[in-house]
Amino acid sequence: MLSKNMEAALNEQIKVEADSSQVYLSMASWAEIKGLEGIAQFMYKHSDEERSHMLKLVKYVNERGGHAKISTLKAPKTEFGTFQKMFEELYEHEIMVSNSINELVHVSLGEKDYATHNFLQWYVAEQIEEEALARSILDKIKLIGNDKGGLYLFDRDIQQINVESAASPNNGV
Ligand code: OFO
Repeated sequence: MLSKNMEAALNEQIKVEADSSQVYLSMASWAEIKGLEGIAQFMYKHSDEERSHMLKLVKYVNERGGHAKISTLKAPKTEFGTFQKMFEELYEHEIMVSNSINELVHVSLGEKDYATHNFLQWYVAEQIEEEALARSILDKIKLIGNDKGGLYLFDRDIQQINVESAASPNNGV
């Protein structure tokens, strides 16, 4: 059975994951109207993954005798300026999510809730991958700068990242 404190903290994370899904959906839509299909598909997929992170938490909270509460969502921004700025935001967003997962791990230890501590290890590992992927994408974008040809090739390459991550469950975004 979850303590009230643990349940409240997990419910906060449900909101963080749902908001993340919205942020990436908005990035997908923006990339799509700018004609960058590869980046758009990458962001749509990322948005779906955040929703699955949210659902995993909902099921866990309910399974452990708590009540997963579904709340309102923040409206994400709809304009991102440049692709570099958009990927910088993605990277910073993932760092914020990692901090929030770390905080949850901290609460689970304080509550001596080792089942939740164990459950959260999946998120800890996922955040390492997500931060690393976001950083490597950002490094590539910085190299490309304002070069249109480079961006075209990058848009094609990022589709490859989608294909590879779809093929390997441990390589997800
Ligand atoms: Fe990208 O973060 Fe979920 O956990």
